[in-house]
Amino acid sequence: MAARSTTENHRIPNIPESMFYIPDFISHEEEATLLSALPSNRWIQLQHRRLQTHPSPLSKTNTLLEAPLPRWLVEPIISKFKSLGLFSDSPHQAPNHVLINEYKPLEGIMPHEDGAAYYPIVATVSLSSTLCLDIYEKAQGEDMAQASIGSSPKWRVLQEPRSLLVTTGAAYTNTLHGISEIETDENLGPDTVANWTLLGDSKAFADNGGKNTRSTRVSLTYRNVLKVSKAGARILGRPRG
Ligand SMILES: O=C(O)CCC(=O)C(=O)O
Repeated sequence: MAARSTTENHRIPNIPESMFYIPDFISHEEEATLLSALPSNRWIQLQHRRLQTHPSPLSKTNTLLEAPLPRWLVEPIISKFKSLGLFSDSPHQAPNHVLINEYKPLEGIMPHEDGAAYYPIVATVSLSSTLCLDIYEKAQGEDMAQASIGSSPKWRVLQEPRSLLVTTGAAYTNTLHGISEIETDENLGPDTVANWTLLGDSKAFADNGGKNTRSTRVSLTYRNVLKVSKAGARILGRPRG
């Protein structure tokens, strides 16, 4: 990863390498612009969250039909990634796929891994609300579901609005991540939150008795899909803004 010194200052300690947390990665204005750009007709309602996929969902063989991301997902975020050197060593030197998840309080996502369809780096921008991402250790050869069912997360990463979380290396391949379906994240402090010292405003949570009351959160997860089919360029050639 280029611009190493910038990201090194944001490396999350005491967690498998490598996760980086950057608070205030985007401004309040950029956050508002992104939220207002979300197309209302692209949501797919799942059991415990809503989802949009840009430019399109992957095929059954994990292939992406080549198409540009919409402009509002490129600027300013991908330019900021470039200045940090993020995705520079991925096959397409930039993310080509974005999943947008929306979680209301009491919604979440089961522990899972992102898998081999993607180059092993994911960059998540959080909007609107704070919540904890739970990280589980994946034992060698262990079945994914067994690793997490009934077990407590080994680490918690608190994601504030406008922050960036980057997961790569062993953290990408050897851990699972999930979001519990709760209304309030509790017991937040320096010993229980892996990125406590990197937070933009840890005092706000300390002053609130170690609690975070969730409101609706939107996350943008940028990835690089490895298999890309050129056939898509003819069908989906124009950027959708
Ligand atoms: O919303 C998040 O921060 C996590 C999203 C996620 O795990 C995924 O898209 O696979």
